[in-house]
Amino acid sequence: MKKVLITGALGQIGSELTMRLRKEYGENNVIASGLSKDNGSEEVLQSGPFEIVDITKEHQIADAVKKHNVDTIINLAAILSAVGEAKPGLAWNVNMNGLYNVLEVARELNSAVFTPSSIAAFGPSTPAKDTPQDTIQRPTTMYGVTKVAGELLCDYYFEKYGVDTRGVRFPGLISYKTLPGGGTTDYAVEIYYKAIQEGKFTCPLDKSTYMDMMYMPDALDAIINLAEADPSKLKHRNAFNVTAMSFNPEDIFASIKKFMPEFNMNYDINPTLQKIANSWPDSLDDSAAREEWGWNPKYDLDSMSKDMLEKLKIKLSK
Ligand code: NAD
Ligand code: AKB
Repeated sequence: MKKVLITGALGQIGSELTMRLRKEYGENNVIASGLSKDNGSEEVLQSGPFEIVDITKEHQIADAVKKHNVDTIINLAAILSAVGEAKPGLAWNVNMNGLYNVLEVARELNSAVFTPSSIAAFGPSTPAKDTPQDTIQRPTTMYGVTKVAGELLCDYYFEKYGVDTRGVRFPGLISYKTLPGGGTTDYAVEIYYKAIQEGKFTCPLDKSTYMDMMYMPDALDAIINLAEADPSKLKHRNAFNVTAMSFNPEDIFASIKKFMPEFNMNYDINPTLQKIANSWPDSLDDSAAREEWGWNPKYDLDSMSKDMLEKLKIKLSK
């Protein structure tokens, strides 16, 4: 990666990945892009180039790639699971037609493409525990349908056209800089905000709901390490299971309580979110990522809670 275009760069991952890549690769070598600048992170908008790119408009992607001599597109523009269930047509258009446009531009202009998939690419018939790298994928959400189809489309562009496509199946990501964009795992971010702001949290998922999760610094490492990995060692390319921890609401509540003993939690189950969460794995087997490109996350639940609470307290006191 020498010149990178990030689509959806003002979202939860993009706002942090842009700053991390600008630090490592140079400010002008990382072009952030999004639908508009509105409500975007000031540090992203001020620290380097920004272009308006709607990925459903192929010419906007191509113009940005040509203008900046981009060699790698990191495609983070997407509609996530909860919003995708409310607006399935939008999720299809952005996640499928948008990805197709990104891949076409990459094919025509010789760039590499990194696109995250998700634990949502699995479904109720997938083995829920130690979910294997290669297994049944019959998701029951529009988001999941677009994610599994996106994995296949990226494989297709590698096999047929030689486009250097790569990606991971991210679990729920937890971070303090930018709020998540409307997913099922968002509760595991909101709980930290509520712990600090109100001392109590109403959890929308049942206490027995296990899902894989990861702290943002590990997610950024995953993107960079796979994007820079020796291609001759990669057998899977576009859909590596990666995880750092698996917990349920009671586990994250107990972890926060270690640092904030007065914290309280009750439950008010959201049936739509619960149905989505029930269809996803409890815990992933990420041994392929460990073997093929050295995946090795640093944060567990308690070290993440400690850092989240410290950083979020500073942010919310400003
Ligand atoms: P996000 O919702 O925070 O950000 C997505 C960004 O895409 C937003 O800024 C949105 O405005 C933008 N966008 C929407 N439509 C667009 C379009 N047509 N053109 C350009 N931009 C558009 O999402 P995120 O959490 O940063 O996720 C990035 C990627 O990682 C997605 O592919 C997502 O599926 C995947 N992922 C995220 C998580 C997570 O927990 N955050 C977990 C698994 C996978
Ligand atoms: C969501 O909940 O939709 C995302 C994801 C796991 O893909 N956080």
